[in-house]
Amino acid sequence: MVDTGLIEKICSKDKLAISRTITKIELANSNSIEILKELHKKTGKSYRIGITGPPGAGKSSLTNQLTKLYRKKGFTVGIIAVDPTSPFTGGALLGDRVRMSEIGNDAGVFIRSMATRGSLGGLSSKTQDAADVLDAAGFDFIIFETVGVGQSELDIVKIADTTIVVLVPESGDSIQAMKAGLMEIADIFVLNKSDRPGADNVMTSLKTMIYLKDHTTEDWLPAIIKTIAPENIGIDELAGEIDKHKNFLTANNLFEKKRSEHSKLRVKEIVEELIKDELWNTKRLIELESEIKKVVAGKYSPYQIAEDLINNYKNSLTD
Ligand SMILES: Nc1nc2c(ncn2[C@@H]2O[C@H](COP(=O)(O)OP(=O)(O)OP(=O)(O)O)[C@@H](O)[C@H]2O)c(=O)[nH]1
Ligand SMILES: [Mg+2]
Repeated sequence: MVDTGLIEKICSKDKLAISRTITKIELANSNSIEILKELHKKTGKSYRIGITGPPGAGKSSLTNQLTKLYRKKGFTVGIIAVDPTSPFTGGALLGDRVRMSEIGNDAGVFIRSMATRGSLGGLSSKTQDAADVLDAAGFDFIIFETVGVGQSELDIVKIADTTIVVLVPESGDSIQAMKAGLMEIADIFVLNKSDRPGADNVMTSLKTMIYLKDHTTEDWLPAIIKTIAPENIGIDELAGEIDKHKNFLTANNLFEKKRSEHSKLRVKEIVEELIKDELWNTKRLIELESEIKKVVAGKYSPYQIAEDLINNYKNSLTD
């Protein structure tokens, strides 16, 4: 049974209730699934923005400024920092390098960090659950901040409606190398720290790359926005571009399509997680333990044992 009082509190943006629910999700508390089912009925209104890029590129600074701008326009904002590299202490805001306290104390802003690194299902599953809580709570925008290292940044596209890739003038040398990864996922590029030398060169290489990429006149071509986050330069343009992308998705029926794709991936992930949990019960783990010696000794192939385990699982379903 789900506590209706809790649902009501979440929907009235009670920060403690939201925070506790996200903790339940992180701990995979059995009750969290029931809460999520209940909350899902109230979701679908938030616009989800992903901000990714190399460590220290200014993602938190941009999130901070963008949030202030949205607040000024009367919108509410939920922020999820996924695997932050900056040090965190309980309740601390997006790293002490950035003064987020102004927005953190605002009733219309909720900030939360989540550690998903190394967890099964990676970034998307639990982050999406947390985003659903914020969506049900009625935040107009949800911003995900993820550090772009390796493959993990690419997962952001599975959860965001608009993906922003933040680069800095020093990224110039690595732009060619990033081609396959970040290039593909960016709806908008932000060239932050454009007060530093080299910004124009990076701008030129990015532009060239965007236009050289196969595209038709109907495709969305990522814009490049120059920003200096601490000075609030370029933030209006960035918000304008996010809006433009949002309108582009809606006008071309891509918004629904994107959300369906995301939901499909999500259901698949959940199914895989649930099956994994059921499959690897204590009994089968013990069986694996006892059979594994035969594999090491060369008597059994790993495939053989895998098949045995799966047959055992299938039989258990019809029991
Ligand atoms: N010169 C200059 N410094 C900036 C700019 N934007 C951010 N910084 C500084 O760069 C540092 C890192 O900024 P953050 O916003 O914490 O960067 P981040 O990408 O969130 O960092 P991680 O979360 O640790 O990956 C801070 O000291 C900022 O003050 C900029 O436009 N110009
Ligand atoms: Mg940060």
